[in-house]
Amino acid sequence: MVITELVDYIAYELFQAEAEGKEVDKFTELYPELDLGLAYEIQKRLVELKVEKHQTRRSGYKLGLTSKAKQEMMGVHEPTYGVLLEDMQLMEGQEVSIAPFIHAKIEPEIAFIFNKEVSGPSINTADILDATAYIAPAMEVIDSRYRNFNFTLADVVADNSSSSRYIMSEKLYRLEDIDLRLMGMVFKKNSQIESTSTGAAVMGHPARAIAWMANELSRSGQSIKPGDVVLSGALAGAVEIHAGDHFSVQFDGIGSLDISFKE
Ligand code: 0L1
Ligand code: MG
Repeated sequence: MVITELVDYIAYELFQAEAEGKEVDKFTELYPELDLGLAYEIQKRLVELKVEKHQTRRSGYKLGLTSKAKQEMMGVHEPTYGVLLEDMQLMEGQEVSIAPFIHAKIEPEIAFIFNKEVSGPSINTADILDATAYIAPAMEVIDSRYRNFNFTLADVVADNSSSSRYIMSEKLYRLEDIDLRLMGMVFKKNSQIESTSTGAAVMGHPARAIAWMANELSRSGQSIKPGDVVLSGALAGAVEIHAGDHFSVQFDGIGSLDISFKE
């Protein structure tokens, strides 16, 4: 198969897997030529398909695999990014049906909302903080289209870094005087503590993870735009979602956020 056909084929298979709620096997076994460069091309094609078929548009980006624990688990040394779309956003107070998901999990995150363009390739943590209008407590629902969440780095990048849905607090907070590295977090499932962490779990500083992404985006002529939401990466491990579950995340200084799931 020529490369452009392979990009279109894998993007379409991943689009259909999500639309039909069915798992697929990872593609790197059948197509060893699927490297990281090609994977981001497939991700771009997949996002184009979603924009066209769902009549939606880009709302921002997400970082994936930002914690050392997850990177070690996969034997990789770098994070990934994916694209957020408007129809992925869940609203506070909404009870969310798990019916469309394959085997979804949820993880606590910090959302950044930008009011300036951020264009690599030499962006650092300070540039990200300078361009950030607000931060907010957030949670990401991830849902791999691969059987048993079994994939390589290239597979997961092609699958838009397992993105599915996201929710962020409607109350937004200014960054002034908040040290994100030391900001404490408590993540609960059904009122029981599931994990605790601080912002430093995300590559030392969540804004450092976003700086990495801004520099990577510039390789394909992309940038963070004013108004974009960026999920900076999970502060703790993802937890399986079942009907009837309630999750909450509480942060020191920026409040909390809740979400419930039903059949
Ligand atoms: O947002 C994330 O960290 C998920 C990235 C992909 C890895 C996974 O699906 O666990
Ligand atoms: Mg995430």
